[in-house]
Amino acid sequence: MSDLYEIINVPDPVLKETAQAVNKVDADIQKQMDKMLATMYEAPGIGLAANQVNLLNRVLVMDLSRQDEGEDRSPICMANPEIIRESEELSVMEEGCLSIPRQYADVERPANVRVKYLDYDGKEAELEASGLLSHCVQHEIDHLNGVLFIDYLSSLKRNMILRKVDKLKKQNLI
Ligand code: GNR
Ligand code: NI
Repeated sequence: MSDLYEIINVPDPVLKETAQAVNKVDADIQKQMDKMLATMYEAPGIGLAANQVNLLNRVLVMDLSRQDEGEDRSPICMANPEIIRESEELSVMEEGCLSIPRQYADVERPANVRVKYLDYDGKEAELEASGLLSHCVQHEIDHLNGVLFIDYLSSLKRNMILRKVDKLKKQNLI
């Protein structure tokens, strides 16, 4: 059925690029969203941004439902997402990234954000996010701006992670 995208890993320069706004959510963008969701479910991950599949438009998908616990899928698709409010309160959570396989680190971000975006049907929508969803949507919007979670770490920790990924690649473990 729907074939999948290949997920790009560090240090590919596409992960450092800024994605461009979409004009509207047309059938092609919907197809891209469907295929990104399929790619994310297969990975598996809880979010995926266009840069990670070598596309440079401002599209992201997420699904935080627990399918391993029998929950139904609850996909969220966004085009042109914008953070319109963020809390002063901060939250620290361990993050990972499909483009930085098997590496995890604590990241501090605004605890709560409000995001405005175009949904799958091209309608303006807003999402109020806290907890893991808040970290995830901020992580995905960062991708669209060429920012990775390791960019928030010290250069020592960042380089350690990049070397570990390089080593895994050389051992064909990625
Ligand atoms: O699967 C993912 N898990 C995750 C955990 C904490 C914070 C963010 C994320 S997103 C990540 C998938 C991914 O790389 N999205 O870009
Ligand atoms: Ni990521």
